[in-house]
Amino acid sequence: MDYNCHIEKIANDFAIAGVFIKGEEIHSGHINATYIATFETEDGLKHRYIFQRINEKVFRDPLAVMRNVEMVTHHINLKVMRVKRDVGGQTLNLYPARKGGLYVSGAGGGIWRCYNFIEGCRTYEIVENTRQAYQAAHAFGSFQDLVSDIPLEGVEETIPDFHNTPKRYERLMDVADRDLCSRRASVAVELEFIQKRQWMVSKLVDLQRDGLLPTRVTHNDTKINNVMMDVDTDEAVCVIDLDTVMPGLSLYDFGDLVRTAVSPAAEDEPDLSEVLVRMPMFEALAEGYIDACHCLCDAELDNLAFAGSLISLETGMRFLTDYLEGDVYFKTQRDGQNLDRARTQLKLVDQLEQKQGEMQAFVNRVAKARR
Ligand code: ADP
Ligand code: GN1
Ligand code: MG
Repeated sequence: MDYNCHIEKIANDFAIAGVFIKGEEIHSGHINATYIATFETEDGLKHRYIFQRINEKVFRDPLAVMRNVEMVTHHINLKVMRVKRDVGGQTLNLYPARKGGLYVSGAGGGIWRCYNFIEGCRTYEIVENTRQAYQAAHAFGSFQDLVSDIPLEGVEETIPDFHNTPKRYERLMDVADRDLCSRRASVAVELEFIQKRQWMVSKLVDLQRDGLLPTRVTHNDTKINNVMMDVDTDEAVCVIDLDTVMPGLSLYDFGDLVRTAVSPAAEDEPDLSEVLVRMPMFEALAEGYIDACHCLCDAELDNLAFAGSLISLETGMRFLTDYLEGDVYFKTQRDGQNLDRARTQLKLVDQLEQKQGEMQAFVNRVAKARR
């Protein structure tokens, strides 16, 4: 949905100094409607802000999302400034609404919020060098460390069973059986590839159920474009997209970094020969995450390489489910995009499987050296 005509009105409902100059949409995320708005203050200076409408089809309880985001941003700000005494970096902050509270209800319904714009930074869809990979993983590892003392009961489950891979599998098979959009015949190869890997889907949740993997407060959406990097130095400055922060497994967070950083191909690349695993990128991710996240236990370290394959499989299943359902969850810009996305993910699973031994051997060496 295009909210361009509403953005001035929404922006003016927040307690922001100055006069609204312009608003423009950002297209990089798959879920929310995100806009940059520029305001000019009396001294002639221009200031930018992010306005976001929470996608309530995805987040059935947008106010629970706001409570989580408010709590997590508050926690991080307090720790970054008072505990780490680091005032150099930037953190995400919510701006208050003029009527009070930290959100505004839009004219056509919908919950809007306003964040500070992280200036001097950009996000990447594809990682260009190992410094970016190391920095991104370090930022998410550091995030994990920063939120590690939030009690699990302190965050709400904003999407139930978000990384419950067995449930994602069951749902895909169910949607394929019902085949409401008559698309199943075109994805027989993909379904067979997934069915052959059914053994993988419950591996981590079983370890979690048996108490061998700790449930932590995790980010749950650590794709590479959810961290802002300094445009000049490629330093990771701020982790964003906190809507899915909830109890989870750190392995899914590390895995999603692998999924989105090791390949030089776009997530929706139609030419599957472009989907590859760049080992130096994996190595930089493992070093960055282990260097920053000090709470990882042995069972977590032992599964870091597997986690990349698992979440690529899970994400492939999710894109395929959405394709079979008629593209109702992820934003798309063209026909067949979710199918292309699903195919890149499954190709990545295949590529990661071939390198898993090498990847885990590297993790083991790094973990041993850091002990
Ligand atoms: P989605 O849930 O749709 O992925 P995100 O919160 O990730 O939404 O935001 C989408 C994009 O908007 C990000 O990839 C980033 O480029 C940009 N963005 C989001 N928040 C900020 C911010 N505070 N400062 C600058 N850019 C931002
Ligand atoms: C979505 O919101 P965004 O674009 O950062 C999705 C992730 C998927 C990702 C695939 C809430 O992330 O779970 O891994 O797309 N977010 C949600 O690119 O479903
Ligand atoms: Mg995002």
